[in-house]
Amino acid sequence: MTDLGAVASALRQQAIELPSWAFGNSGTRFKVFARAGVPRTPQEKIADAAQVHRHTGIAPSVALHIPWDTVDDYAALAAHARDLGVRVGAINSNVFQDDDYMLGSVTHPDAKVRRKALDHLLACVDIMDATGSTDLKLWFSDGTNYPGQDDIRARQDRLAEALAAVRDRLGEGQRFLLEYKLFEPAFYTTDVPDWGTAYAHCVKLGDKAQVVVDTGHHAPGTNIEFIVAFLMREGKLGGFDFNSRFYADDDLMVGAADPFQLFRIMHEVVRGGGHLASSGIAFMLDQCHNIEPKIPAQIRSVLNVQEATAKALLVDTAALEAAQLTGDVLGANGVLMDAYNTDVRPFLADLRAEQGLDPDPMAAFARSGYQDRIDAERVGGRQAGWGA
Ligand code: PSV
Ligand code: MN
Ligand code: MN
Repeated sequence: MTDLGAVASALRQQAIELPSWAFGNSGTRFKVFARAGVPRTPQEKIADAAQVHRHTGIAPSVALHIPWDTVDDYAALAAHARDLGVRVGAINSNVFQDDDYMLGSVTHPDAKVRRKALDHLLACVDIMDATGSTDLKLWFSDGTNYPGQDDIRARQDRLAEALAAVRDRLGEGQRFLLEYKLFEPAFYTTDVPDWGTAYAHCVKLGDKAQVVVDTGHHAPGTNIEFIVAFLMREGKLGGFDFNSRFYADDDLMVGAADPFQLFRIMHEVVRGGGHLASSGIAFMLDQCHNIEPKIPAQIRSVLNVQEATAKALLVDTAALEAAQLTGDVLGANGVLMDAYNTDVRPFLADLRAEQGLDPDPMAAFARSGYQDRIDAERVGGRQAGWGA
């Protein structure tokens, strides 16, 4: 039997980080659809994120993307976040939107370009110092499009050198999260294409280097929960970029395309104790809302993660272990499916009510009038960053 009090207490501690870029206009390479009320400044993005926390109670931090969220005074930005009841989370570096990076950033064949990219990463650590952020998220678009274009091994050497320099710059309590991605924008080789490459670099660099799993960055059919279980067992899972996908890096709302996959991932997280704050695993969203309203989409995404977590916490672990140890294949599978098929929404609604929140965060936001207010007040909202 599962202890529902323990489930509730674990859920009360849950924290999901929102991406600042989810609140801006975004789109595909074909069209960016502009929406009324989108933020014009990083301060307004944080204000929108604070609304998600206000109604869900479990989204207390906002990730920034530099230079999309450039401001003069980062300490003041962090204070602004605190005033709104949230805090600045991971700092996401961006070494993929400058002409100099056409052939790569930290793996570029030209040392001058590599230096420029590294300087940006180090500047992001300065921002962490100013905001109190503990996590630097590194994603490199680096790779090649054609066989022979560059030396695959030399590029790994350059990558290792840059990562070591970043690691050396990090202060006490700071770490970097290295994100891998199968392909895009490079189509032949990608310098950090998979968890194994990210893991190998991070193992060499020690405790300040961890892997981040973006759920949209794998080949179709990849067993992501296996990767999660493996990295957690090795103490190398730093966090998630949650989103869902049907084809490639679709950046759709987490839990929308495959809620069962999200449950399986959260089952491995819970199995390894990753849901406890002490695990240090960062649960971040990395999504773009191209056709849906952004604040409600973030609320929906947070609720999807919460529901999957609740189901994972409901797994009867004693019954599961007993079935596994006696080779009861159908029984073991049945235990997992019972948890997955439980409708946890009434339980979560009660939990919110106990915490003084509206049981229905989507409806509460719709009623709040916030969207009407920002639609009227904000003119000239910015793109999320892509194509900016
Ligand atoms: C790359 O596709 C990525 O997932 C990285 O996390 C970037 O920083 C992010 O997208 C921006 O949306
Ligand atoms: Mn990502
Ligand atoms: Mn991505």
